[in-house]
Amino acid sequence: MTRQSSHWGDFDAVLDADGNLQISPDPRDAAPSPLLGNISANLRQRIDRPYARRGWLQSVRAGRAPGPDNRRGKDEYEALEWSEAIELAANELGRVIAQQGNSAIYGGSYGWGSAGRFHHAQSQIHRFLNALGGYTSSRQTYSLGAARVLFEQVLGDDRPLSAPTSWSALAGTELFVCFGGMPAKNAGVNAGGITNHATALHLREACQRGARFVLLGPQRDDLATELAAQWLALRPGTDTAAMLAMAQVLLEEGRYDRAFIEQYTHGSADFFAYLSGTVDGVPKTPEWAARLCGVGACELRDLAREMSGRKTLINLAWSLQRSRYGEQPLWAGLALAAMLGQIGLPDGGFGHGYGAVGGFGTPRNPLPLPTLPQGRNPVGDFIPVARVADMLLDPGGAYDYAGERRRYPSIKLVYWAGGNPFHHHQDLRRLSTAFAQVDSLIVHEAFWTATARHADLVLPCTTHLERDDLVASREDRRLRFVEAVCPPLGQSRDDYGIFRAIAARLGAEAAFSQGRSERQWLEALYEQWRQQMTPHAMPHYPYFRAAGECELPAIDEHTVCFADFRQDPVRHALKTASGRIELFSARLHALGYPDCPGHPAWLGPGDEPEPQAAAYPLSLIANNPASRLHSQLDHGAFSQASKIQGREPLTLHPRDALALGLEAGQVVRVSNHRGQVLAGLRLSDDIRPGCAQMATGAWYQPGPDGCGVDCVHGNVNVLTSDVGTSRFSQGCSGQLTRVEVSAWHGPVPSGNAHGAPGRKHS
Ligand code: PGD
Repeated sequence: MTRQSSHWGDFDAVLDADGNLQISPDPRDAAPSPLLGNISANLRQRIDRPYARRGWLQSVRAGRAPGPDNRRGKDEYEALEWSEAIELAANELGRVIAQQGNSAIYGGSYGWGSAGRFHHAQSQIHRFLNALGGYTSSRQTYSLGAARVLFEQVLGDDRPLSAPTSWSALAGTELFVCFGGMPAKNAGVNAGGITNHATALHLREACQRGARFVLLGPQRDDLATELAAQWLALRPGTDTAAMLAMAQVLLEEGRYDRAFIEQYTHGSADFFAYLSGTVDGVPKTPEWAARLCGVGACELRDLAREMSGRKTLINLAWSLQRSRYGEQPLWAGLALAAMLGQIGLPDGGFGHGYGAVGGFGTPRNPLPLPTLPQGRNPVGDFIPVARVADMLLDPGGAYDYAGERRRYPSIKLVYWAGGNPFHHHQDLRRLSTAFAQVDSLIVHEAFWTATARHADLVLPCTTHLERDDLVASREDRRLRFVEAVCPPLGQSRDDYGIFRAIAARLGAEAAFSQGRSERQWLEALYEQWRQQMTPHAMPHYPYFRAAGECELPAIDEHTVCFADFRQDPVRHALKTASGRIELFSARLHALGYPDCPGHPAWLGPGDEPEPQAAAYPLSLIANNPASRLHSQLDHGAFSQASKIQGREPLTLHPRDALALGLEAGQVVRVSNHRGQVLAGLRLSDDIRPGCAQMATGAWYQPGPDGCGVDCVHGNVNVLTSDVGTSRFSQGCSGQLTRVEVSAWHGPVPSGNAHGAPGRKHS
């Protein structure tokens, strides 16, 4: 039996004589994640050996430089020996660097990969490309693109994300006001690993001691039923209007904390003028908001009054900022919390992400963790991560980011390891066109994801089950040594081994590997870390390895976000222009962006602009799935059990289904001006009428020629919009769009979403 780890929990694993993987969760985990039910799929449907796309291979074997090619995603693949695959990768990297320079390589390579400190695909690829002289990189994440950029501007840093008030300091909260809920599915995972799933227990304890929960959002099941929350079923993307209206009630009724606003915030006069309508003639009353949000004005007014009299935590789900104008709900929620005056105190204030990932609310370990150094990237070019298709489609084009005017570099080679852009990016037709522009796409993958199926060179990598590693996330209290359950499957190699071999062909082996094997790296990373930890006495490597884990030094488990600022706003002034929380930003105002003005504002629902908004009757929520992590292990048993007729489920309210003449369990077509996907229909009265919900992560599988369906398996990102949250943050806005849903009358195409693409038989 060996101890293993994943983003969704630790487990013991045994591979029996028949090759079946037996899994048992770590008994110390209070509530193990059901996603462990997908783990054994790591051993199935693997890429067995290196492959090259036929059209690309023909060019390079004939000695021609490859170029843009719209056969990516449709072409056949040819098996390669590793020696040739390494040579081809090295030659192409060498050619692009020599002819175009290192900035012509895009190595942003976004993605969650798998848990592990050394076999961390992003660290590996960045270290490798830095050893070759650098690459065009990416900034921010698909998770929090708008949040971090906005927080830097109006709070001076991202402390609501990096140092939130701990659960232990919320033990006296009386009222949890949850915009977008705190869904158990999201709290089940944590980037880098999680030893204990405690979020549901914290919420249950709060409920048992009498705290009240209010959920504002279109889906009732975004909060556990046992919390007996009051559900205000907002229209998707209208949270800002509800927040502004509650702020207006506090202002009009004199219920806001004037002393807090005066001492700790900047720009309240501009914000209050907007609330009361002196700027635009529209007072942001509950009646005004009710028409936009579809909830009662009385409920909003009552909630505002209740919040002003109780210890209240306002929590915003991360999904709120993952749509057009995603900065606004964040800023409006922060302003509302500031008016309540509880920021910097225990039991209340502002939160952005309780329930978004499992570790949120557990204080981060401030001490270092063993970390693979990534080296230095001398190339200054970068993009905000979600603008990858814009960059590939518009080399040299101008764009704005964080208040600066920049230009997209011209990319010839894209290298990806540890992510799946055909899962995480929006408007997949457009992404396909974007990937057709480059000369070469090199991908390390264990599975035939759509990203691998678009690659020119597919290099098969191991999964975490085939590797030893060191594991701990920032919120963990133990560093673990995990052991491979089995040797590498097929001809797969660790990312490290692949990069090392290519680096050797390019004369960069010493810079990349420092001559160390994987085992030597694990020991070196651990020992370097152990020395950094002095005076804490951590065990020497052989003892740590034999024990399988070591406890990390104890830290203060009781933290209150902004406590220092509240205690002394001069000494602990924020790093904003004013030193305070900015309710008005002179810089944003001066930038003059209509989609991110100088104070929190209602700019629209953020799903689709007219005329599309009017053309498609249903508001679609494209959120993170409950049955897998993102797109990982979609072929696993737990994920497969959620499918309907082999498609990703689409949820509608029974009333909408009745009006459309649809029944639960049937295959439906979900479409808008970007494309069409098939889905299996599920009905629930936990969703607001007029809305549809479809999770991300079903693997992209284009329909047979002529059937007109972009994805027969139900990849919702065919339908979502590839536009930045605003000119300021340029975050991912994939959460909301609009669609129509109709019965699918054609034959239901059989699926090969998880299998190998066509191969050339020589
Ligand atoms: P994953 O499915 O986790 O998705 O996007 P992300 O690309 O991270 O992809 C990880 C890939 O890495 C998998 O294919 C897996 O096989 C591979 N992999 C795992 N381990 C290794 C390894 O060791 N080496 C290599 N080479 N590969 C490995 C997630 C992204 O999607 C995120 S974080 C968010 S929050 C966004 N959410 C939404 C959303 O809410 N709505 C929409 N519409 N779209 C979204 N996209 C974003």
